[in-house]
Amino acid sequence: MKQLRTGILCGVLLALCLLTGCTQQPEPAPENPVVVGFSQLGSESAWRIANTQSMEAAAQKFGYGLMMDNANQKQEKQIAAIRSFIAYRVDVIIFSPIVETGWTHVLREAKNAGIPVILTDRMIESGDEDLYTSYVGADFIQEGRKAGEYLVRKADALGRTTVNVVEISGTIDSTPMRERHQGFMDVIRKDPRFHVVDSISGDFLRSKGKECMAELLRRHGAEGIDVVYSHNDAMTLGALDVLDAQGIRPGQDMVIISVDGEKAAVDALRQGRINCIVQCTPDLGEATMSLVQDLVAGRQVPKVAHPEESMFTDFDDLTSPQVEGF
Ligand code: GZL
Repeated sequence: MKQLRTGILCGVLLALCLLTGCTQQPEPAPENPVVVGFSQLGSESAWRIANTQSMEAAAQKFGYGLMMDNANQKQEKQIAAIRSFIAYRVDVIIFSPIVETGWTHVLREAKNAGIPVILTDRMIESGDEDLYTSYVGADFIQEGRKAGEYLVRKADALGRTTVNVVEISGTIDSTPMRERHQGFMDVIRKDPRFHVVDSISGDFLRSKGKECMAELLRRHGAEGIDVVYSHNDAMTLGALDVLDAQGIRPGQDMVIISVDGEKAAVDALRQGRINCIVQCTPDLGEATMSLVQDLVAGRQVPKVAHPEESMFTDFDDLTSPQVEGF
């Protein structure tokens, strides 16, 4: 069965290469190569692009056949991709669920087919724990807490007694959106100085980050906003474009808190236009493929694996080489 699948896979890859004109011819597959199916949710941000590169590089390093599908932000395309991986009988399915709900049926099909599923980057709703083997990705609650703790420190340093916060949140119903909000609120709700006066989803997109910032300024005026808490750098950079256009100095007239740590945002941090970046590493490839290696070898794997992550703020020595973006 595996020889047939390998033959089909090589044929498909060869056909794809001929159709797409790619120059790299598939190497003759070694005996029974491990094949992983990876459903990536899209290419909405620099984080996502770096994450895809990390997964591809790690698959190559581990010598695994990688069938990757980019769902372009559509859950139904992820579900279709997972069904195709089941049909090809890949060894392991890896996917980054764009939202937390709507996966039970297709994951049950994978379970019934005896194919283990690894979640990378984002989680699915609780209650379906038996439908995936392991999760590799950030602790988003902790990321939100770090953002809140920075804001408390910043308000202390500025001697502010009242702080109005607006939030530009990520994709609704996604784990990073839900938990970056929750962690942030867990910290600031204890402190009467802080008021979250508004929150709009920018879907992790730069273009929507611009729209959100413009709408928040329309609703509250610059004088009604002391802090912008944005769930990713792409939306933050969009918001900065709007603030610049309206003569508002980001990082000075308004405190700007962002998440991810892409290079353009770290550059803005060094320029004093962003005050805090909570790091969210896109480099999940090695940890994910190492889990695949353990799985196919029949070894136990942890249910949850979080990467080490840091934070860069305007309290730090920003000339340090430690402060770098991806
Ligand atoms: C976080 C990841 C988020 C990033 C965004 O792990 O899911 O999605 O923070 C990306 O940049 O769009």
